[in-house]
Amino acid sequence: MIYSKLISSGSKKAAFALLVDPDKHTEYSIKDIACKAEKAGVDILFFGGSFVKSRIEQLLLELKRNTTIPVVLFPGNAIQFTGTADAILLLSLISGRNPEYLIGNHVIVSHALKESGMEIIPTGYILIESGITTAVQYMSNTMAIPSHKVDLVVATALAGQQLGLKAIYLEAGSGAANPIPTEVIKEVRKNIDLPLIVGGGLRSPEQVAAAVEAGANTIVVGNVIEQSPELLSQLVSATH
Ligand code: 1GP
Repeated sequence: MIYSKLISSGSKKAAFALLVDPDKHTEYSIKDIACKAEKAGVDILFFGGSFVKSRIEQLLLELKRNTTIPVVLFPGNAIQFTGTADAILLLSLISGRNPEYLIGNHVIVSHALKESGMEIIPTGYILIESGITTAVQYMSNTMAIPSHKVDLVVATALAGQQLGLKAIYLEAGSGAANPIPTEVIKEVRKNIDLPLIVGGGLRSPEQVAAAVEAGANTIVVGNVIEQSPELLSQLVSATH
């Protein structure tokens, strides 16, 4: 089960997920990133984004052909669904109050998802304000929770657990100016038992190590690797 990979085992402190944004890749470059991810010891590949214009199917097949790392769909909406990934983060945007991202897209995709037989990881997706308006805020038409309102973040995560969701994702948004504050991660960790995924705006081994120390089980990094692929091994090591 890929779900179990969200909580790292053995000597690894946390799992490292590399976010692969299909719009940033060609069929050639996606092979290269697969190879780099293998070499660096990446645990999981997240595939998707809040806005994607590429032909996902072809790129996903190419990615899977070139790696044994599990590929998990991280879809911004129902249009991005494809049955060929290993699992899906079935995101419920519980920080927002837009029904399309709480249940609407899920209804649209439900039969295709069932037929695919893919592993489903129901995930409470919590957007936290991070210094700039991110694509996910704009596309989902929801407000992020202010980062200093720690009690609201904790209550939202707790409600997600009580609703039966299986993981919580604290998201600052891709390319966020500031990552999730460590105090927020610590407080959520204290209050929930679910795997805690943390991402958005993480750029340095120090930031990654601090998020792990605060209680993140899975670290997600995307943007900085597109700009500086040589950082990948250091970020993976800081996570592990
Ligand atoms: C975005 O959390 C991920 O959904 C990763 O964010 O691209 O800023 O690393 P970055």
